[in-house]
Amino acid sequence: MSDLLDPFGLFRDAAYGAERLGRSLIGQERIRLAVTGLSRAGKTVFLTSLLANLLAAGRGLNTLEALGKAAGGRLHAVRVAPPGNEALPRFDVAGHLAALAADPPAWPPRTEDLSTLELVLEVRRQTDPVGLVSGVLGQRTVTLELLDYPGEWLLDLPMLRQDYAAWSAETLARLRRGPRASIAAEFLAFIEALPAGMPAEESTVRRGAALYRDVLRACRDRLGFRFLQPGRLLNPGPRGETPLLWFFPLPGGAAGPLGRLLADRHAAYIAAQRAEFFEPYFRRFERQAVLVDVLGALHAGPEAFADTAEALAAIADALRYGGGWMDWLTGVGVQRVAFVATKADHVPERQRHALEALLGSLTGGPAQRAGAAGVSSSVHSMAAIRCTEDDVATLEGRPVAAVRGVLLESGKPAKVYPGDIPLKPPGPDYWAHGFFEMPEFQPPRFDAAGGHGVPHLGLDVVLAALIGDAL
Ligand SMILES: Nc1nc2c(ncn2[C@@H]2O[C@H](COP(=O)(O)OP(=O)(O)O)[C@@H](O)[C@H]2O)c(=O)[nH]1
Ligand SMILES: [Mg+2]
Repeated sequence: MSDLLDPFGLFRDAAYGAERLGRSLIGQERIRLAVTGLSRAGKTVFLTSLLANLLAAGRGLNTLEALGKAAGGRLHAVRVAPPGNEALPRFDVAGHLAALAADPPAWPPRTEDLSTLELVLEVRRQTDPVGLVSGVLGQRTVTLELLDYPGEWLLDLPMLRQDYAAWSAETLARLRRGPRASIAAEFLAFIEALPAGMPAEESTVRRGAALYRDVLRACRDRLGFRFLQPGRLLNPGPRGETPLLWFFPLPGGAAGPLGRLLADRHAAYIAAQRAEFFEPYFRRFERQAVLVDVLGALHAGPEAFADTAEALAAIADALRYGGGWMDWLTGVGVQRVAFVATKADHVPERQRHALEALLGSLTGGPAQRAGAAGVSSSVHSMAAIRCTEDDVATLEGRPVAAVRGVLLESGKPAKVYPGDIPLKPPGPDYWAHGFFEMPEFQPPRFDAAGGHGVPHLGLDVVLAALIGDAL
């Protein structure tokens, strides 16, 4: 139902409420949590820590304090569901925990593709005033379905609302700006030299597509840029390389035979992303954790930071519009989003608040965040696996807050003074003396058998915001 017919989302909410109540009465609820973020944002580490800590919480350990509180102490057992008939790879919990338990401890290996896993949570029923429900069914089983998907694909969300001409114009304007322009010079010269009414020759299309892909790759690898569309061109996923990906922006949009061919492919790509990704995965997961390596972006410098900021604003905007995919009959659609600045153990406590404020200003203020679509969102800073302790270092004779951890490269302990985190996107002053250290730390020792959970900073608060209401 459109917002026009149901301006307050009443029907939608009523239907969703009825469906949830139905499921909750039979004691078989299902919640779906998708974890996304651009590559290296910390998705695998987040899910590994979430699993280790939830399993430990199920054994009665207080490893996720805020979530335990949100659940009212009713969570009493957690187990990994056996494989069903999923068409997606399973998230490799055992493998990732084994990496952390190795000597010396290592980070889980890089992953690119989609993966899923289901956890079964046993929750004691809340005593209801009438005592009826709890009398009949003392226990609820909540299945928590988890999905890890590349955030690069989220960058296609804004494309769903654009036609080929609008996408071309916006993409070309971005390519002509700043340091992208020199990287894109060959591609830009190629498309500008194409005569109007250019026939749709396959060789031209392949050449343009190859040049365009090179531009995106170089922007990512040499400049640390993130706002690169289409997302699947750099991260093709399980289907690999298909002709669907062979399109690129043209100044004239869909004019002429070549323009029409590219516009067709652009439309087919969007239709495919909608059918193969947004509908089955994205839209079906009503809770989304969007992980952002804000510290990494600050470390990468002003242009890369500005680009990350632009990508994030587009994603936040599209997620707010998430209600556009909300089906009023089934209650399916994104409802809760948590934006999370990861790796917060790289900075001492006071800076972690600054980090959260900075992410807040990148994703829009609180008023904007309570989007018209009714998507509720929150902002956090978090370390899924805490590798450091807060400490004090000396800088030019003065004490400054720092962190202490073991460096991954040397295996030696070190004190790191990370520099100041700005509360909002910084101006030229900041970058002028913007020194910002960001070494890779060694994860803490973890005993794979013991199941004491994994040390973290604020993972419990993130989880309470995302799934606390459902426990
Ligand atoms: N210190 C610290 N480093 C982290 C944390 N989370 C991720 N990292 C680092 O970021 C890297 C990439 O994380 P990963 O989860 O593989 O990213 P993904 O590509 O989004 O799945 C890891 O190998 C770690 O070096 C954290 O909580 N603390
Ligand atoms: Mg990963």
